[in-house]
Amino acid sequence: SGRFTVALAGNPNSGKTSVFNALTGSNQRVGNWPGVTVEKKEGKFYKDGMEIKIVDLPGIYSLTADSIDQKIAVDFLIHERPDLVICVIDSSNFERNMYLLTQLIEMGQKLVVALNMSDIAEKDGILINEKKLSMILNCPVVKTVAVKKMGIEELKAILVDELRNSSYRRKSEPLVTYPNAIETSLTKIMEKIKTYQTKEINLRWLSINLFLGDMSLLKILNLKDEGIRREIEKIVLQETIDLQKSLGEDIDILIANSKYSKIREIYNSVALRKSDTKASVS
Ligand code: GDP
Ligand code: K
Ligand code: MG
Repeated sequence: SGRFTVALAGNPNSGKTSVFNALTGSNQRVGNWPGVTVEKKEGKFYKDGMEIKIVDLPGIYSLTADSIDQKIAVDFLIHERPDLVICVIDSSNFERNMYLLTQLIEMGQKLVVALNMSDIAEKDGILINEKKLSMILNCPVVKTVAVKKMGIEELKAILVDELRNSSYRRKSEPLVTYPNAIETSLTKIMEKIKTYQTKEINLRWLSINLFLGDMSLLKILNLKDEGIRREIEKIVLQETIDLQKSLGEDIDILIANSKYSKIREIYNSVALRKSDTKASVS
């Protein structure tokens, strides 16, 4: 028993609101996110003595804080610390939708993946092996067709199980790794900031985002004085310049490329295209 908060994350048009409606029915209310006119939907459902509150985050493609919607989502995940995040994926647009998921994994969020729009994916001839995907991502994966309420009861049961006692143990090795020079710089920054850690925040994720230019994230740390903040900023900037010089490419592009190549690798190992089988038979 108990009360839990679950955030719904996903790209725009992945079917997030449809999943939200299917989970919460008429048990929902609409307000605004603090300080902005962006709509905030909350709802809940009860199962097995548990009250599970669902918060519909704004639809976003990425967790870097360069739009209001993205900042709302990141702030909520950092400061409200939901017990779990459902990442809604449009299965017919798997690779693009996976980008946000790799960031949520990097952030260390406890996750359940809803492979939504699985009807459209199958019509397009794409079959995703959700068991294999679950093993690779180390979290539960469930196929849904939110508009038809398919997979929703299974999703609820998985949420209850995960909130009670997750059977998935956090992996120590990251899903996505970056070119060696970047990894070395990340380690350096993580060493530098780890003594200032307060919240249960993933230092690797934080360091990656410092390299992506979001210095505002430093306020999550308990930095003793302004001097330390300036020192860390200086190190990050110097490392960034050195990396870009030695690797000959912008660091945000290199980081995105590593994520996309991992996503492609995952997609190729979990997706079966019906045209592939036809081609191999004929
Ligand atoms: P959001 O932008 O992520 O909140 O997405 P919505 O829930 O508003 O859904 C976007 C569109 O896709 C709407 O027209 C939904 O009716 C439709 N939709 C949502 N889920 C599914 C699904 O699983 N299958 C199909 N075929 N359509 C869906
Ligand atoms: K929409
Ligand atoms: Mg929506």
